[in-house]
Amino acid sequence: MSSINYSIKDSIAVIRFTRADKLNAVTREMALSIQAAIDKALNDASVRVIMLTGEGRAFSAGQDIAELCVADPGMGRILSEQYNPIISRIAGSSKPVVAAVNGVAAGAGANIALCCDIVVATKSASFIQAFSKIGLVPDSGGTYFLPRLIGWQKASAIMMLGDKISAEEAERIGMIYKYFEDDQFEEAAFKIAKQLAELPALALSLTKKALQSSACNSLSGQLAEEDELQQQAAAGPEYAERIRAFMKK
Ligand code: T3D
Repeated sequence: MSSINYSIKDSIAVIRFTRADKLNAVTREMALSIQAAIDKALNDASVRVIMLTGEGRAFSAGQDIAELCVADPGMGRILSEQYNPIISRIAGSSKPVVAAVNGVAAGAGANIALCCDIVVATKSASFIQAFSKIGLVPDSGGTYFLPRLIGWQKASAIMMLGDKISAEEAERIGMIYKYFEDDQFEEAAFKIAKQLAELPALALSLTKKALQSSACNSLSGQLAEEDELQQQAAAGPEYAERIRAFMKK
C-alpha cells in the first residue's frame, strides 16, 4: 500500500495517510491504496470500526496537484477511478467510519473527511474547499454532504469563497462532531472509535442506513423505513443480549 499505513488496534482499523512532507496530498497510487485499505477493513470480521487520519500537520491537502502536471489522466478518469470509489466505500460501509482530522483538510481531503460518520478534529485543524481557487467544482461528495451538514447558504459561501474554516468554527456550525485540544486529540479520537467498536454493530450499521435514507425520504417513507430497520435490529443477537443484560442489572 502506497503512502498509507494500515494497522488494527482494539477492533479498529486505522488507515493513516503518510505523505506528511506533501501534506498527504493524494496521488493516484495513494487513492487506490486507500480504496484497498477500506476493502481490507470491510472484509475483516475482526474489524468493527474504521478510522482515517493523517501523519504530520495535515489530514490531506486533496489531489496531488504536481502529479496532475506530470500525467493528467483527464477529469473523466480522476474522479471515477480515484475519489468516487473512496467516497462510495465510506458512505456504503456497514462499519462506522471515523475521520480523525489531525490538521489541514483541503479539497478532496476535506470531503473525504466530511463523508465519514463521525468527524473529529484537532483544535489547530482547518477545512478548506480549495476547488474554486484552482478553477474547479467541489467534488468527492462535497456538494452532497456539506449542504446537508451545515445548510445551503453556508455551504454555498464556503465552497465559492474557499474560506479556511477553523476546527472551532467547523464544530460550531455542525460541519464536524467535535474538536479537541491538540495534546488530547489522538487519545480522544481513539476513545470515540473504541466506544463505537463496543456498541452493537448491526444497530450502528442500520442507523447509518436510516440517516442516509432520510436525505431523500418523506416523513411517511422514513417512518416505514425506521419500522423495517428496527425489526432487523431487533432480530439480531446483540439486541437480545443487551436486553438480557439490562434486565439482569
Ligand atoms: O483533476 C482534478 O484536479 C480533480 C480532483 C480534484 C480534487 C482536489 O482535491 S482539488 C484541490 C487540490 N488541493 C488544493 O488545491 C490545496 C493545495 N494546497 C494548499 O492550498 C496549501 O498547501 C494548504 C492551504 C493546504 C496548506 O498551506 P501551507 O502554507 O500550510 O503549506 P504549503 O507550504 O502550501 O505546503 C507544504 C508542502 O505540501 C509543499 O511542498 P514543498 O514545497 O514543501 O515540497 C506543497 O507544495 C505541498 N502540497 C500542499 N498541497 C499540495 C501539495 N503538493 C501537491 N498537491 C497538493 N494539493
